[in-house]
Amino acid sequence: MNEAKFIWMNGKFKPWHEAQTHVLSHTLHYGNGVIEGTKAYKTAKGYAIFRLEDHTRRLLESAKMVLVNVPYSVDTLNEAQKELVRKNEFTGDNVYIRPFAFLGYGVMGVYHKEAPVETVLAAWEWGAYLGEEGLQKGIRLKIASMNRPSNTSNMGKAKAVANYLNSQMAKYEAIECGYDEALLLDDQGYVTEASGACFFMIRNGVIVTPPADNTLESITQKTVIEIARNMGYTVERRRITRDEVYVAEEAFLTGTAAEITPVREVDARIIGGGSRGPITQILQSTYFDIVFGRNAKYEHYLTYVS
Ligand code: PPE
Repeated sequence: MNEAKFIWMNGKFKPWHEAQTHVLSHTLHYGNGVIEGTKAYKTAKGYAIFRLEDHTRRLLESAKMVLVNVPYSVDTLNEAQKELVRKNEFTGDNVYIRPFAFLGYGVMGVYHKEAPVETVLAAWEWGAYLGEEGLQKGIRLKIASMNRPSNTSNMGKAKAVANYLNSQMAKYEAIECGYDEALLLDDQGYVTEASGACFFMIRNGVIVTPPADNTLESITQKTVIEIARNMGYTVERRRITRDEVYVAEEAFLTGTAAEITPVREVDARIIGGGSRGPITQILQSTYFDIVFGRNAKYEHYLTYVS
């Protein structure tokens, strides 16, 4: 991985290699922790963090859902993230920020109330999530053999690390089978999300994306819906079945890391022309203009670090 200089841990900046935890940390054994994924882009006015407030709020909401008591306010964490980007003196086009909270050392056994909560903000330069070529030409998606867990036994709206076991199994399977990413269905067969991104498709000129019934309330998905509607496209949030995906005119994934990544194939069905579709391309370039500070209309989503 691309190392950086400093990591913020429990209120203090530590050199990258000194931000450590004990092997008997609770989360390593029982998997309860929460993460965020936030991104800063190098604009003409220096780095700007995209939708910082929304990401930090979601971190604290995820933590509340899974009973992890983070002792910092949104404002404190926002300021610390700005300082983190400044202090690391990054030079790249964009910087990925990973705020997280986990249960540290001192208690064993499932009951976690007394386990200490460790709060961390890390940042590093991370290249295109699904490859540069994926952004240009599109990726190949496989529908996973496992479902996304239902609301009766899981909290999909929490960006909980435990939810990524399901994601990991699906992603590994997809790559073993020669695909780039996995798409997960729910227990009724409706599309939920990819292992680390949201799904959109275009059918009959309409942009369609599923509701967050049992999935993360994605910030990029909301952004893309807003952009598309402002551009005059019809956007529907409704359930999608597998067969519809196979005959979509275009498809793409969205996420903080995935940005807008076109999908060119799903389970051996070529989507549209087998490359980045025209609507996908327009949305993608608009999204990049926004995050890089080249679109005044969406300036309110940017937090400049200096
Ligand atoms: N669903 C899942 C399961 C998910 O992990 C992400 C983001 C999204 C949807 C999109 O959410 P948002 O970023 O708010 O639009 N995945 C993060 C982590 C990816 C990783 O591999 O790590 C991310 O994009 O930062």
